[in-house]
Amino acid sequence: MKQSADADVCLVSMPYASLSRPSMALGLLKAILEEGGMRAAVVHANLLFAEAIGLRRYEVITEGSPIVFLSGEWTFAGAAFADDPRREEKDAEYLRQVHEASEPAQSRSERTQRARGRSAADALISDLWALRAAATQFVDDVARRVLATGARVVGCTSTFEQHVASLALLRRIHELDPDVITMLGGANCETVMGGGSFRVLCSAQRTGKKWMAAARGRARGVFRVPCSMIWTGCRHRGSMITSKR
Ligand code: B12
Repeated sequence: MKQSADADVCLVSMPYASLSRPSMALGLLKAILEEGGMRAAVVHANLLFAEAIGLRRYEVITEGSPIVFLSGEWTFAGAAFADDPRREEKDAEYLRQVHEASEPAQSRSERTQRARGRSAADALISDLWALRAAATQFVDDVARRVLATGARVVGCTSTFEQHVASLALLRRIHELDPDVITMLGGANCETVMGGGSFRVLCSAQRTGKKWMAAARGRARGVFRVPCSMIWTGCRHRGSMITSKR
């Protein structure tokens, strides 16, 4: 699908958002922007990723692996934190733990049961690697697609396992066009996670002179205020925006 280059703001829902529940947040934010006279594009990148890697693999994350594994976050960690010198070591440890936790705790009877358990754990690891391999190229593709909308402000919504994919996208957008203002909002920006995400994004944006926000709270407060400040020419080096619920 071709994007027309006439948006002021582009809003993105990254993997692994539910494929069957469109983002309420982005629908609301788009309407609020349009009410304020700004043009907004929405990119449902979760659907694009499912299309690229296949429904089965997408559902390995959203349905097939225990939420405590946070496997979806791991699959985008290479794209988001490629510069981590301990990446390999951390990956090996993470996969060791996932493998161990995916094997049946006690094979009840025979070897066949155990062999089946092992192959399920192996299959999960192999799917995780395939998703990890697809993630970096995908982030680059989405970043270019988002920039093709012409938007000067890009905001990701992040709830559940959308966080690392969103950080990866915002970092890539910043690398491709440092003048674009990046924002991150949603339930994952509540309390300490908001502060942590803000610091991660700030450390990735070294050139200054742009707005970058981890936003939480009521939509009008968290979104209209920064957008209208941007529109009136006010630039900041980085701000964490909050508004009372
Ligand atoms: C409805 C709901 C569900 C539904 C539907 C979920 C779905 N996939 O859509 C059901 C019942 C299925 C569900 C299940 C679960 N849920 Co639930 N759920 C909610 C609930 C009550 C409302 C979510 C919602 O749609 N809100 C409305 C939208 C508009 O709000 P919003 O996304 O926060 O966006 C606003 C702001 O954050 C901001 N914003 C958002 N994005 C952006 C982006 C930018 C750039 C900016 C500037 C601002 C901004 O503006 C928006 C408008 O104010 C919240 C609690 C809550 N009150 O928020 C929990 C909540 C989202 N759920 C939660 C959890 C933990 C779960 C489960 C994991 C529970 C479980 N153990 O099974 C499952 C996971 C299901 C899944 N993987 O999809 C947590 C998520 C924590 C997190 N950090 O992600 C929440 C926050 C509850 C909590 N406080 O613990 N849930």
